[in-house]
This record gives sequence, C-alpha cells and structure tokens, in this order.
Amino acid sequence: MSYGKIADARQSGSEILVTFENGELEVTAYTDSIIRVFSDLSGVRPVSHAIEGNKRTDTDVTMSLTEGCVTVSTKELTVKILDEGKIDFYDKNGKALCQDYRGERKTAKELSLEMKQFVEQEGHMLTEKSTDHKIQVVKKLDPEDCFYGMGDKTGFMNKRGYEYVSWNTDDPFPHVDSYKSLYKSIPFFITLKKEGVFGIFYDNTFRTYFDFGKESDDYYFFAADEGNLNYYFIGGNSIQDVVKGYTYLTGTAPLPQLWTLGYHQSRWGYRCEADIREIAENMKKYDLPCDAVHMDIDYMRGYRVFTVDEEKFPDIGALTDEIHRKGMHLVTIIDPGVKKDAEYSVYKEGMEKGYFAVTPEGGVYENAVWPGTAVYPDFGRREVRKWWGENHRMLMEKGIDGIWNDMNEPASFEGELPEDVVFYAEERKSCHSEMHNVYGHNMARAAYEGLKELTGKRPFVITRACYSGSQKYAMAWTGDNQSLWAHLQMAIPQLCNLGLSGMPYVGTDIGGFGADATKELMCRWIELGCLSPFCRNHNAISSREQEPWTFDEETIEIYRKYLKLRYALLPYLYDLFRQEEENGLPLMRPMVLQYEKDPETRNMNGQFMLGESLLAAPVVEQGAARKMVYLPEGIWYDYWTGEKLEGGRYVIRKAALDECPLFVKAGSILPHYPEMDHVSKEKDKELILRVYPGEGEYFHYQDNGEDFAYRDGEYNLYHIVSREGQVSVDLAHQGYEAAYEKVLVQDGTKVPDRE
Ligand code: MIG
Repeated sequence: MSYGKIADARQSGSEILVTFENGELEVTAYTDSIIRVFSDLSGVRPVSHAIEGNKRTDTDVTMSLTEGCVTVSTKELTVKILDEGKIDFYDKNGKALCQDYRGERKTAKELSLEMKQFVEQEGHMLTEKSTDHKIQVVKKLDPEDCFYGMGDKTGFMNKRGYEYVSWNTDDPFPHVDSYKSLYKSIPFFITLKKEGVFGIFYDNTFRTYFDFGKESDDYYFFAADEGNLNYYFIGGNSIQDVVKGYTYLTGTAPLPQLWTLGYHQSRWGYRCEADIREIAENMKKYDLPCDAVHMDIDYMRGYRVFTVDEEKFPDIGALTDEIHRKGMHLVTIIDPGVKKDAEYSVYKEGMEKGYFAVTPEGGVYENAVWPGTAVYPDFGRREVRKWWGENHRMLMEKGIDGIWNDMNEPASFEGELPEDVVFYAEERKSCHSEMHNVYGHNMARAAYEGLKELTGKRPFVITRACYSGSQKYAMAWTGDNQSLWAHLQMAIPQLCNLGLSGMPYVGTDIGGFGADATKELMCRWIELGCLSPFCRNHNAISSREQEPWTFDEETIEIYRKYLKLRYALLPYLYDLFRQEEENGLPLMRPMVLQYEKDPETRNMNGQFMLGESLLAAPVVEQGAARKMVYLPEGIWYDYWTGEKLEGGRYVIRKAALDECPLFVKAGSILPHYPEMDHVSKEKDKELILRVYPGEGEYFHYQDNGEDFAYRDGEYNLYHIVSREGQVSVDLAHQGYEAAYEKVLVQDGTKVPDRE
C-alpha cells in the first residue's frame, strides 16, 4: 500500500501517531531500546498472544516534525519516519542500523504453465515463487549482514540467503535446508551487521514470510497478506542485549523441575506396562542414569486423549509408583484431536459446552488424526483452556509427572484445516488462518496452567508447535527428525537458533526419530544430546530400536560415559536455567552469541557454548576421528585432559568414537554433582567445584528443585570466588534449609578419577 506524504504527527507520551495522506503509523517506545511500529491495516487490533501484561515503561521520547520527516528519539535510538511510510532506525551515535529499502522488490518470474508441466512430469517439486504481499517491509541489505533466530527453521545458523514461511507445519519428510516451514512459528530475527545489531519481532499470527536476501542482494523483507503491520524493533549493544529485549517482551522460560534435566528414554511403540518396566529396569541394569520414561500414543484407549487402555495398562497408578520407586518419572503424550465418539466423555462434554472449532456454517468441524474422525478444541478461549487443563486431573492423580503435547500445529490427516474454520481469540470470533500459528501455543498454555493448578509443581510440558512466547508454558523438541548425519549436524544450529528465539529449553530426538540409526550415529548423537538442554532419546515405531543396549557393549559404555557427564554437569545446567529465567539468555549458545566481535564466529555451526564456561565441539560427521575446533581469544583448558591451550585459533582435537571435545574457559568455576543415577528426592549433600586457573567468580543456585517456593526466597545462592589459587565460598542468600554438607574444591586441570 502507499501511505503518501506525511500530513501530521502527534505525540502522546511515548507514543507518536504519524498521519499520512493515506493511512497512519504508530511508533511507540516500549523502552529506550524497544520500539513498536504499528499500522492498523485490518480493522482489528488483536491482543498479542506472545506478550503478556504491559511491557511499556516510562520512556522519555522526543519528537520533531519537519517537511517529510518525523524524528523520534529515545536515549538509545532514533527513528526517522518519512513520506510513504518509510522508516529508518539509528543508534544513539547516529549510525544507521536499519533502513527501509527505497526501491521496489524484483520478484522472480514464474515459469510458464507449459514448462511447469514439463518439469513436474518427472516428479520434480516446484517451489512457489515469492510474490508481492499486502503487508511488506523491505529493508536495505548490507554485504556483511548475518541473520539468526526464526525458531526451528532448518539449515545452518546464518539465515542469510534463505527464505522462510511462518506457518506451523507437520511434515514427516526429511527436514532439509530448502524447507520453509517446520512446526514452530517464531517470527523473530536478529540482524548482525558489520557493526551494530538489532532484532525484529513481527507479531502477526497469520502466515508470515521472511526473505533474508534470497531474492536480492540489495534488500531483505518480511511480509504477510493478512493482519497488521506490527513489529518491534529491538536494539542493544550486543546480540545478548537483543535476546534480552526479545525475552523481556515475550517472557523467559520458567525454571524447570530439576529431574526434567535428567535423561529421558522414549519410543513410539512401548505398548504395555511390561515394556515400560523393561525400559526402566534396563536403565538400571546397564548403569545408565535416567529420570524419565515417556509414554507415546500407545497407552491410550483407542487414541482417546485423557484415557488409558486398561488392557495394556491395567494399573497405571501402580506403574507410576513402581517407576517412582526406581527414582524415575513417567511422561504421557496428549494430542489435541478429540475422537468423535458419542460415548466418550471428553467428546461429549466438549460438544455440550461448545468447546470445539466450528465451520462457518456452525457445525462442529471434523478432520481425522490417530483416533479417526476427530474434533479440535478451541484453545484460544480461556474457558476451553481451563477445561482442557482440568482434564489432566486423572493422569496427575495417577502420578504422571509431565505432559507431552504433540500434533498441535494442528496436524490433520485429511488435508489442512480450511482457513475459515472458526476459532476464537478469547471473545473475538476469528478463524484458522489467524489462530493456526498459536494453536499449539494456547494448547501448551492450557496444559501449563492445568498442571500448575493440579500439582503445585513447576509444570513439565513439552510442545511441538510454538509461537513467540511459548517458552513461558512449555519446553519444546524439534519434532520428527531422522537418523541422518545431516540431522545430527543440524541439531547444533537448530537448537542454537531456538535459543536465540527465546526458547532455551529444547532438544532433538536423540538418535533420530525416523529412519534407522547406526551405532556410530547413536554414539555421536548422545555426545551432543547430553549437552542439549533437553536430553531425550526418542524414535518411531517404524524405525529400528535405539535404546543404547540394542546396539553393542561399546555403545552402552559410550552412552553411559555421556549420561554420567550430563548428570555431573546438572548443577551447572540448573544454574544456567536460573539465570535464563532472569535474563532470557539460552543455555546452549552459538559461538556468535558469546563472541560476536570476533567475525570468525558468525558462521559457526559445529560447536557451541554451554553458558559462558564450556565450549562443546561434538563430532557430527561419519567416520571423523578428529575435530577442528575454534577456540576464541584467551586461555582454554581441555575438559578431559586438563591441557592448557592458547585461544584465538583453530586446534585439531582427536576425537575417537568415545570422545566429545570439550573445553573450559580459563577462570571458570564449574559445579558438578557426585556420581548419581537419577535426580534424587533426597537433598543433595555434596557439591564439587572444579576450578580452572585464572580469576573467577561464580554464583551457584540451589533449591528444592520442584515447586515455586524459591519465588518466596526458599533457595540458597553460593558466591564463589577464585583468586590466585584461593577459593572462597559464601552464602549470598540463605533460604533453603538443606544446604550442602560438603563442598569439595578440585583443580579443574587435574583429571578426576571419575570416568
Ligand atoms: O505422526 O505419537 O513427533 O514424536 O512419536 C506421528 C506418535 C505422531 C509425532 C511425534 C512423535 C511421536 C508420534 N507423533
């Protein structure tokens, strides 16, 4: 659309309304570094699904109006709004950060119909060409610009040169770089310039389009055909600031229960109680630490959600008791699709109360998923979420410890839901095209609120589909990957980009979901997986079994070594979660998040940081027995040998099948737990501090690992300082009664006798 010339500009507090010949733009400073640009193009101003509560702070804003230009400034940013609705952003020194492109898009030519038919004859897939969109923000692209974020999109870290569509999609074919959509829609990206950085969050739940310089070297754009122009420009001095800004808006992930950070074993195809028991027993038998076994759709009665098949699972309460006695937990899957069955209470009640999505004509909308014909709860409505939440009561009473939400894109076996199926955004009548991308988000929210109410514990909810802000309710896994080296390789950039997109608690299906894992792939995947925030081996009923003991003795040993590493590092992971809850920074960090001033890190896909201290460089290539690792400037120590290494260069680390290269930054203090085979209900008695040469300071956090008492001060915070070989430990906050009985200080460069 064409805005025409600026007619007027008015300021009211931190909000500026610019009137054009045809249309209006609102520019609102939320903080000094976050500015929202809004234009009502649809006649509806939706309440954000991503942002809860009022995030506008008292922000001093100045405005001036000159011919053809409105200048708006905060302490940190200046925005110039020009004729035709063009907008440029500058940092406080007047350096241009982000400018609207002045030219027109040059959309690619479509093939002729004849040529299309010719190409399709052999089964080639035609990719749709990108056309102009009703709402389209085209920004000037500079040669060195890199792009990150965008949630779970395929490919490598840097999204430069690729296009994506945010439309939650369940596609079981191998997820490759050309995929434009996966399960999650997180319309947020970070632009790292040669100098300067910022983020843009396009809060529009309709299908949105992003092109990071695929169409042209001169511009990039984001776009939509419905909804409004509604984006947040997030400035800052670093990528970290931008991620903090984005999670300030959309929320951080709440601290999880400690046990959820343990190891999870899963498979689609544990068909009866005996199967679950056998898994738990094998974990013990092979000395493999484990905290949870997952129950996929097999446990339900005819795939009816919130039911249990009593033939195969005659006493699920007794089963959970038994699993709990082993120190483990049970997690059950819940899909959104409710079976159409007049005898089934969830269906009956939902029908009576009008809780399911309807067609424009008013009949309940039906499609099919696992149980056959099924209907879709309308999670955008508070009362439906409440009802759904309460439906978890039976499972919670039977002792189930977590809920795994699948198929919530939503998936459908009989074609995609038509765009006009009626869904609500709270009281406002809406439709599938607007509510699709937040369907999983609202379902996860329902589960989170239900579990919180029912158990009082920190809810453990896993979700596949997400929108921006889903991190407040659930952690996420990356869906149906496959046992492919390409997918192991993709795990690093995919999880890192999720982290930059505000989702810190994420993991892949370790070993791969589809296809068949080889022994080598399995070993390499646990080496990476044990350092991912979520650590679960899961695979498909149609794939070869992939529990560690289904390979050979060596695989079990390697698996054990890395599970023990994970359990040793649990206090470190938990500390990182606690910090993340405060500042929104992910645990698993791309090198560029930690070292953005070093251009070498801009395209780094084979290694990552876990917090600030640990650098992990897992092997993700078949047959490789060494790994090239980039050590940023400074001194590093090999985690396994204690060897001291000079940074600012690449090193080649040998990496036999049982070796995952790990390095620790000088001055680090890394908390470890003593060896354990699950997260105990008993209070931790001992903490080990592995201290590395150099000046160091560290805060270690401890609480009951389970509920929300920490928010009332029931936690301990240990302040640890190491200076010239002297280590001191002080309690900076004391509120949790079970402080450690023993804190053991170890020299990190001396190899521990623990294997
Ligand atoms: O289309 O519940 O991504 O983890 O095992 C299959 C069966 C449906 C897809 C999930 C996968 C799960 C599977 N589900």
